[in-house]
Amino acid sequence: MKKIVILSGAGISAESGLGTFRDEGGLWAQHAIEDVATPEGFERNPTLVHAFYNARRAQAAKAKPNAAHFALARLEADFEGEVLVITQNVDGLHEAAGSQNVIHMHGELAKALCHACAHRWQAPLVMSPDDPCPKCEVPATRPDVVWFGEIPYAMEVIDPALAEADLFAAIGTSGQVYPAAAYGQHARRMGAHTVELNLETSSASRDFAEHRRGKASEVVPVWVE
Ligand code: BJW
Repeated sequence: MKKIVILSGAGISAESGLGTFRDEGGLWAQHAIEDVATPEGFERNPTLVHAFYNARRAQAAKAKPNAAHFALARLEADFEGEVLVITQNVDGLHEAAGSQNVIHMHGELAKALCHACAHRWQAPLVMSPDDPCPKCEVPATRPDVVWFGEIPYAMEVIDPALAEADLFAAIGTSGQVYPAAAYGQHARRMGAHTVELNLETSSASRDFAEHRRGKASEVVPVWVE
């Protein structure tokens, strides 16, 4: 076995105290998706959108990686081939645990993006729509995250990685958001062994050959051993 590709979702960070989106009482039960996670919502009310992400940035800054993040970092350090973590999460908990080969396909809370000139920089803890871009000075600052209707990052790296994977594992993701929701199916068709690690059955469960049910902090370390 040469290449392991992991897809992580909000469930892996749940036990670090960061809320998931679609579980009971999750972020989408408290906020309307079209208001806070679409380019149109940001255009209508950038102050509201910044407030949503400022609160999550503050929470993520305090969060610590859990046993699942650490197990994946250990896997990367010990495995003789390549381990690639594709995360849908905007927190930095994989890197905080020591993972180095990480793709943030839905962006990062720690970064800001200028929607006038596409410059990226380290986000301050609190951002506002009036913040000028450090490069072009236009007040067009947004969180560097991928909203519905936008194209996720690093597609040109992810697609070949799925095709080359010998083992593909999805951890703590509901399989409801595309294109990530189809990665299990893609990887399986291209010959990978596929494993889903989740608290419960997801919308993509049928695409996986093997299932491990339970909390990420418990099932991921056991699976990695
Ligand atoms: C645990 C646990 C524990 C809990 N241990 N497990 C119709 C068909 C197909 C597609 C579309 C369609 N209509 C529209 C689309 C496209 C759309 C889409 O998918 N919509 C669906 C709703 C249908 N997708 C897009 O617009 C994407 N772009 C796109 O498709 O571009 C076109 C294109 C693609 C590729 C090439 C070329 C063109 C963009 C999607 C952007 C998503 N953005 C968000 C916000 C990011 C910023 C932020 O964080 O605020 O990303 S939405 C949100 O959902 C966030 C997440 O990354 C994403 C996925 O959520 P996730 O991680 O799965 O979390 P949950 O809460 O859903 O699930 C948690 C899971 O954990 C559950 O299963 C629990 O059981 C489990 N769990 N505790 C283990 N302790």
